[in-house]
Amino acid sequence: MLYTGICRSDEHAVEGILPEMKFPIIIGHEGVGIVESIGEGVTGIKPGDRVIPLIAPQCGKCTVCKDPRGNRCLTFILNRPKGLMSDGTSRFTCKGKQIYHFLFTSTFTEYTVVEENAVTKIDDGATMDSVCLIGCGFSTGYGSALNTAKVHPGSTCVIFGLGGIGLAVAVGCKIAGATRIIGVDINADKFDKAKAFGVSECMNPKDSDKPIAQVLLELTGGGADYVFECIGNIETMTAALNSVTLLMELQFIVGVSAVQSKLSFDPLIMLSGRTLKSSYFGGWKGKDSVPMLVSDCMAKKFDLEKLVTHRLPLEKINEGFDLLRSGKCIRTVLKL
Ligand code: CND
Ligand code: ZN
Ligand code: ZN
Repeated sequence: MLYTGICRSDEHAVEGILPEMKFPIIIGHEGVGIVESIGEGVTGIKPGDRVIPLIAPQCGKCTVCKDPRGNRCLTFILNRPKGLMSDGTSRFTCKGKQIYHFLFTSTFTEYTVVEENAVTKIDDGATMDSVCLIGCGFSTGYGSALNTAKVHPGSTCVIFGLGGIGLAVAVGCKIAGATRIIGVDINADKFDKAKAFGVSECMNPKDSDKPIAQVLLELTGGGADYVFECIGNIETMTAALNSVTLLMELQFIVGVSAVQSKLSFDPLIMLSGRTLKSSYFGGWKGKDSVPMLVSDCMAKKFDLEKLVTHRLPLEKINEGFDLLRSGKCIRTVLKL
């Protein structure tokens, strides 16, 4: 591994709120590296290739892989022991004790082991210390706007949560031609950065006595066209659902909430024709899309560098987590 970003999902893993996780585990899932060696029968990559491990692996053969709509390859998620390779083994040990894998990737380490279908070769010329963000945060947010929501020109978008994922949503909304992008965050320190990403107005729910959904309905004259929840909080998911226009529109859940939490709402609000959708890795199929996203980055269609606020060596990983918890960073990139 060369570099890895720290994503809020890694913090969720540390908190133990993700489903079916087993410890001890090597977390981290937003990385880039160089192939050191390959196993028997591997033909798609070779030693020396620059690669991004995939949280959305692609077997190419299952019904989801063959359908242009989905990106959660069944081979990797069905009938498979959590945290292990497909043969049921782990490739990590520490002092003789088995260590589990995370999200098919495990990037907080100098060396990882991934399956051929959970890694993809990228252009050698990419800037390694920021392209790692294509492994999760950037692609997740950007794809949520472009693939899942299919934001249309002239629309009004609301983004709850102005972290790495939320700002990548803003990049997607802007490219799709949204004219109004409203950012919502309880940390006002995020607002300047958000404006640099095309967010036109920022709001702090703490600044108003009214519920945020009501504030947004008033501000948008009846609701936004698209609302993205990029926090992982049940309350903001419900608020987001109540902030979309009654016409026909959509709300997207990008944030990861704690296992066993339940989202509840009055089904009557769906009678307006509202749609509730979710997005995993921005809807991108890993092997097909990641090399293309890297090329788009090299062609300066978007700037990953702007999302990186801090850089640290692996030994200072806990400082990176402190920066995330205290809301002081957008993305910290670790050098491995
Ligand atoms: P990050 O912590 O960088 O950003 C979250 C932002 O939300 C911060 O700016 C907070 O200040 C803000 N916030 C927190 N609580 C509230 C609140 N109640 N009201 C308003 N704002 C609030 O996190 P991130 O951008 O790395 O990740 C965001 C979520 O996306 C998180 O749940 C993560 O697990 C999830 C995610 C999803 C996917 C996917 O494929 N769907 C992939 N990776 C991460
Ligand atoms: Zn598949
Ligand atoms: Zn992530």
